[in-house]
Amino acid sequence: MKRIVTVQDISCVGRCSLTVALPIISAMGVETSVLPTAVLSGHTLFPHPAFCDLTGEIPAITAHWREIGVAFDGIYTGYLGSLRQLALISDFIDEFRGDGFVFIDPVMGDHGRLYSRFTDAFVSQMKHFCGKGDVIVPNLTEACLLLDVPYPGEHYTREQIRDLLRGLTSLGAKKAILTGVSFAPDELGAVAYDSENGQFFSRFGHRENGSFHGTGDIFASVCVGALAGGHPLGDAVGLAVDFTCECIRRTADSGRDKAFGVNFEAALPSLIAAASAQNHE
Ligand code: PXL
Repeated sequence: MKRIVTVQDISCVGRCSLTVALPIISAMGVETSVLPTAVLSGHTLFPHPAFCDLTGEIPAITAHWREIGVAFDGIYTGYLGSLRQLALISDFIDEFRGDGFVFIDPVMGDHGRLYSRFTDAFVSQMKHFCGKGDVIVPNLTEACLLLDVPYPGEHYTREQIRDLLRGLTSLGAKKAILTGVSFAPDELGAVAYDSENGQFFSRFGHRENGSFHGTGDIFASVCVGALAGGHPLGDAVGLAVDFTCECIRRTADSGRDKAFGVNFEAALPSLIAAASAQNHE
């Protein structure tokens, strides 16, 4: 069984980051270790969450891992809480990447705006950090921040998306996946680019009205589970778009409070079936 480590926060309420990565990647048959970056009472779209920064704990955790000789087949980073944390996790990647893959979700913002707590200095350091990745998975907002180009809103062409993806791989990672892409009002999906062979992949599903929090983390977690399980990039993106859209549809149908994230739990059996139907291991 493959073992990955995911580096992101615990948001105690409001499904996102570790509370979705851990169940999803585990359900896909991949041992999932965690390096928590912070504990928040809830994600930062709730007003005034309590925030406990765990940056100071990271050196002791990694020292212990060094002592016991733990190794990972993949490293998946998500929400990182501070500039110092970016530097520490960058060193962590250098030390622990081995022959494994490095998957970076440069979590910083959405809908054209930075999340609270993030600064321009964090954005510029994240550009360098992305160079450590084999795969990076920004949404459109994060891609524009990383490339210093204006956020295009809802209207853009296929060629603009391809240019963004080429630009993203020029930051250093050979593969990039852009999430939250839509070329028609009733569709939503992702486009991926592999700069090693010049191939693009895209997958779209049905778009529900409104915005659904935590779906970037759901998407990224499925990609990580699929890549660790030996699926090629295009299959990983297909599984991730289909699953994310199913979670969104279930949540929209239920009419429940979207602040608490999407209903991924009920969709897990279909993910397990889809992932094992195409299992490459
Ligand atoms: O879903 C990304 C995310 C992760 N962690 C925290 C967040 C957010 C987005 O707002 O606030 C704490």
